[in-house]
Amino acid sequence: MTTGNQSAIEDQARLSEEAAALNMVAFWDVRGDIEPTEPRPRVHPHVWKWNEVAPRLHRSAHAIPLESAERRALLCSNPGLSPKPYMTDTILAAYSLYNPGEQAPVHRHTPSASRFLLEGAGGFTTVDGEKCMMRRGDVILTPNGTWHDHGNDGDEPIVWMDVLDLPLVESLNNSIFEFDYRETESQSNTGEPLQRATQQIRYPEDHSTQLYGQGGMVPLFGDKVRGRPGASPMLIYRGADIRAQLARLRDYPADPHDGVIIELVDPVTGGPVMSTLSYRAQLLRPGERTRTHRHTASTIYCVIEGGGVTRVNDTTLHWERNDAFCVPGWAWHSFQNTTPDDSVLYSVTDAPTLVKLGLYREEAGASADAS
Ligand code: 1HN
Repeated sequence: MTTGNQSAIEDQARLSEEAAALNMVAFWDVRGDIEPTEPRPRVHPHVWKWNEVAPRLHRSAHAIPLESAERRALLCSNPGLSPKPYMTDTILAAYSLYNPGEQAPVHRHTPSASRFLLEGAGGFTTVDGEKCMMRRGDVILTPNGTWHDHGNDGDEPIVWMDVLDLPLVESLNNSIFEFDYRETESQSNTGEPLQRATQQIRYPEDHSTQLYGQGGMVPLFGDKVRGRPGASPMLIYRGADIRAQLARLRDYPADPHDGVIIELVDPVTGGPVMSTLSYRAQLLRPGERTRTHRHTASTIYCVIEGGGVTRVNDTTLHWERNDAFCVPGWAWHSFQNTTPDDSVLYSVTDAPTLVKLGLYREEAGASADAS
């Protein structure tokens, strides 16, 4: 004879099976999985070393014809997300190389993209008909929906870091890439738009920095939207201007967790340059050590100058010039410049997305020590 209890236990198992057959799941079977008491990042804190990346990137410059690849990039794949080629759950970061004379054909996409110029002179991205020549430390934006093609007019290879919100857009199943670019050309007999591999230049050089490059002053004419609404109409932030602003602020006590940190903002709204991502630059003064904190946003970093360590929970990431690293969301982290010179980091965080969704939280640590 079965007791009432026994039959209840048997029925539990049967219910789970029957639920599965109905494409359902019993809440009591998965509760632990869907009710975490805090974020459970899959992303590992990790550093990608330039001295390991650079030789492979230069080999790819010979081995990989641009004609077939369209973009010559080595994508950073977080060990916690492998085999996905994503640095964090929301951000893709890659190192790209273009040889002198090469042209990467025009395309556009719903993920927002950007470049940090790391090596070489003469590289450019044409964004929405504006040719943006790049120098080391420059940040070039290709927001959601802007057509962009790349090239190298110089006589040495150029290397940059690409940063895209592609994993975020992909997780929402909203990734759309378009390759069929057409323009009406002056030589056209019919006036029909013709397919082209690169854009014709429609704006004067430095157009968007001419309009918007002077902080605190915004023209009351000109395009305030390039591509889809929600992104900065200033397409290039000059490394020299970023560095000069960091230098101006260097004697302030600054931020206890991040040192002398600035955000690149949309000059029209004062908000982040992309609706999804915030771009930042931070100066860590010689020997500076910051306090630990954590926030639900995840962040990727590119080392522009100097060297140091970032302590992330129990892991210590050692970084130097041109390295890239990431700090997962909700991980305690602090920085230390271990050199006698300035260190400069560029970073990109998904904080604007989390703020818009009402999810962003942060917490300061108790002491100056990270661990
Ligand atoms: C992309 O569109 C570019 O436009 C670079 O240059 C790297 C990596 C993955 C997916 C799209 C570019 C990319 C990318």
